[in-house]
Amino acid sequence: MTVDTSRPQAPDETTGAVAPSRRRFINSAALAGLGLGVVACSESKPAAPAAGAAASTAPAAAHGGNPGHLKPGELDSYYGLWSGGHTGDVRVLGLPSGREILRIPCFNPDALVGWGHTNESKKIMGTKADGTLRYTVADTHHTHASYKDGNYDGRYAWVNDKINSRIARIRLDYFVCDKITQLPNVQGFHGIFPDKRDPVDAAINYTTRVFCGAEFSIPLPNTGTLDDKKYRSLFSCVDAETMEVRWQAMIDGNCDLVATSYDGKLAATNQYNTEMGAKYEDMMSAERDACVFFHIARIEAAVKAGKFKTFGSSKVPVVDATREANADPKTALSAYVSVPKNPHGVNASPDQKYFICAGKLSPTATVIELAKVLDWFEGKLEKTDAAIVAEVELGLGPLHTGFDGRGNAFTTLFLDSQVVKWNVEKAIAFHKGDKTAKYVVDRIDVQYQPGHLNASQSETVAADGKYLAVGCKFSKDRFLPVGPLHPENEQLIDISGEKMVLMADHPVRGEPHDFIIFKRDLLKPKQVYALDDFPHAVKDPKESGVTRNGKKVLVKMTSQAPAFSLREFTVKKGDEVTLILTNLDKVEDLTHGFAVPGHNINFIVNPQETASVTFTAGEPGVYWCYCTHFCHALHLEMRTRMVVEA
Ligand code: K7E
Ligand code: CUA
Ligand code: CA
Repeated sequence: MTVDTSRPQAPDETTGAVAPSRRRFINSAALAGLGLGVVACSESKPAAPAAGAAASTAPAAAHGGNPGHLKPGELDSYYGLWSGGHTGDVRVLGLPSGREILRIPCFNPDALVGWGHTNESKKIMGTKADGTLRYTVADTHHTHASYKDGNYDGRYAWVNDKINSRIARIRLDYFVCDKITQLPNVQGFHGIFPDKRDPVDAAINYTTRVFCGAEFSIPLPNTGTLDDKKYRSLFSCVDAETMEVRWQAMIDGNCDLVATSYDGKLAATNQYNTEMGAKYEDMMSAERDACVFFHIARIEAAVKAGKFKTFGSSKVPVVDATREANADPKTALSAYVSVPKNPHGVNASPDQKYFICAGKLSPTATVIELAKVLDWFEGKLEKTDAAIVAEVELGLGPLHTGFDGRGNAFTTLFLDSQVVKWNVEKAIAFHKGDKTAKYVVDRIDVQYQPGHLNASQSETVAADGKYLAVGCKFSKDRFLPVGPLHPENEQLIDISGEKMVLMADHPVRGEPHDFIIFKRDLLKPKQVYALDDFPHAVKDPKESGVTRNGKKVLVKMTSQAPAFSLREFTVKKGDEVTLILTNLDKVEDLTHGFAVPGHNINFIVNPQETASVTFTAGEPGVYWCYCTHFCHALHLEMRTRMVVEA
């Protein structure tokens, strides 16, 4: 039940000593469950440590040189894409300032832009037969962007909804969600990662697939009985362009986080429930779980050859990637590499060589060499576990790993409330037997209980080792008290030097989980739409007007500050009104809104954008529809009257 305490403890370069005794205490006592670990950890902390950088001495934040503090008018040098958690959106932060610049609604309605209210957004989100939204809750965890030649190419980002097993795509030219796909036969869709190039066609040096892990196993088919049927997880491949599910792979155990190799050949997911237990005690009964690797080219060849089945009403081909069916390396679709008890994150190092699995219930990181995994698939390596080139102790509760591009990895220690900086090649040397190899470079306290972290450009070939953001799950005393619900604390750390330096705290609404940070010049967002992007655009104010077809009424209108093209329009009580509004203003930043009192309507149209809403005209009367987005000195005067006749 406990972590492997027999493992030799590495001398810690920061203290020169073997890890302190508190670690041993938590080691033996707390790991019956992570929850207990949190309690033990928080109780052992003093209430208000002022500066977190216990292990770091250079107080960059104390003098004027804090690069996180931008002058007014200064732009950030990095974009951060943050998953929004329960709000079902993606948040765009500027870094190093930590300023939130935009929220991109995906899975949940959003009152600012009218997401979930306009017909266009409802179509993307999905509706029931009566036209209402299928879902209005979500739980986003992971956001990742498309690649070209190993770096972000600025086309797309993706985010998952764990509750309803949906994946949303964001166009990074307009920063809007344009497609959502629900994965069939999947519950607890958790990890996602785009591929980085094609496994077969060398000309395709960019993302064409997104891999999705199902954390919860379910009976397949899921018939609604608690019989002794084995629960199963599916690893899904979604087409990056069409957003259709290309195939799924049925595995032993479950999926958690996902990583992909730079050559496109391998994708992998960590598994904490190789036991296939239904209760947490069962899920932590084995000493080792696994990281399962998928041979993408072989899986797609199997699908082409018709070697698949389907489940329920889904037509998506499902290949058999279970252990038993894949014992022969030469034909195997999957390879199971063992990893200590209940691992969590798996991250690809920017040197393209390794996947690093964070131990969670084990105080270790496991380094798996990808070339060796490929060797196993070629029959050149006897055991999958021979691909493990290091398994070293880092501290308590390792969850996720980032990189600086200079050979160092940074891993969050949830229970220790620390980030540990460690050198991957030295860890490999230590594992090989060189006990003088000091792989731990630095440790820094964070506030508190960190989950994800990510460094600038971390999981790309262009990892630049400047900033590290750490998503702390508990903020406790770091912000003004606001009642029982605390914000999360996203901390920014300067990792440009040998020692990590804490730069800033940023409160964020719960609960972001994961994020990526990339150089701002990788994106060239457009700030004005093209009229032709919208098939229903009202291109000329002269096209404005009301047309009736029985009880269905179409209202076409344009906006040009400070007026709507119709000063009034008339409908009848009970009409099904569809209102199309095109913003003909071309000026950057000139957005208009449109609200209809008493009818639950409010949405915006950005420059040259068209949006439409459909609603039922209510009680007879005059309704002042007005512009909700400040656009002009006469913004308050920008109105139109809807007259509802009896
Ligand atoms: Cu570690 Cu959902 Cu990525 Cu949260 S998961 S932390
Ligand atoms: Cu248009 Cu305010
Ligand atoms: Ca387990």
